[in-house]
Amino acid sequence: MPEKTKHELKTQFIGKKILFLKDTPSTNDIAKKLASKGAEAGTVVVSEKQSNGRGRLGRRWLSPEGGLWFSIILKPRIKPNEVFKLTFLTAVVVVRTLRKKFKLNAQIKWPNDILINGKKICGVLSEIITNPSGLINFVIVGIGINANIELNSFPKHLQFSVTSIKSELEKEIDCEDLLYTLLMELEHYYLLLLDGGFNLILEEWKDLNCILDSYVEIERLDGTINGQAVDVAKDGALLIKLENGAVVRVISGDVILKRFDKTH
Ligand code: BT5
Repeated sequence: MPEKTKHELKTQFIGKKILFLKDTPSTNDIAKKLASKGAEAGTVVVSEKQSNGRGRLGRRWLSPEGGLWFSIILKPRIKPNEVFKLTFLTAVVVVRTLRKKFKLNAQIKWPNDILINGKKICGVLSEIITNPSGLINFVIVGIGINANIELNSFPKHLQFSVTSIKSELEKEIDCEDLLYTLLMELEHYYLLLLDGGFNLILEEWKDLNCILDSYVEIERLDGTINGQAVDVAKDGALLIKLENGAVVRVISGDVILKRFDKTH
């Protein structure tokens, strides 16, 4: 993506500074370094590809050329246990944008996946930098969208569980235009969050998700849980109703959808 752009970015602070890179290990890592050197909140790092893109729990995020891989430095006054709110609002923004711009049937899968017809098209990785007293200095929100990627460039084991905008639309899209639309929407929702609007964002998140009411299996570090996803609490926990009727709270894990009970 070029330094000078034909698109206009109408934001107050997100994307006022954008660092466009050709190739980097991980935009989240560059953003962290910039933040610790005093970069302003709202600074964005974009790379055409990443050699060491990261997912949660040290997993790899494949980032070949053609994708939209970027990170935003934010400095919200929230507690570390509220960072999920940024992941949720980002997921809402990505889904709304994919629906509105491309008419794609995008949905959110708790906690941080965006899917199209069950296939992952985007992942969000929010990471924090805290100060010595444990308070948040910065949050780095990393967003990876499979934009103009051919599915056969993914390894075989992923080819049936991932998708890209190009493969869904059967044409290439303008990544820069998508980036700018996302930055504008992200700023709008971020300001709403700072203004105490998380409940509204959570309601929208629930409307856009594909988990609630469905039967799921959750893989956690300490074992597997099966049950019906009945709600998401205000602290981001997924509430699972077990067969015996008990409801358990899940705060991290990977969800496998077993049976859809929700028609969208
Ligand atoms: C995520 O992790 O979904 C978060 C991904 C965040 C990536 C962005 S790109 C910009 C910024 N810089 C970074 O280094 N990261 C962020 P998780 O839920 O842990 O999902 C990881 C799993 O998704 C992997 O184990 C694979 O199974 C799968 N996967 C890997 N690459 C993928 C891709 N490009 N598209 C779809 N699925 C992928």
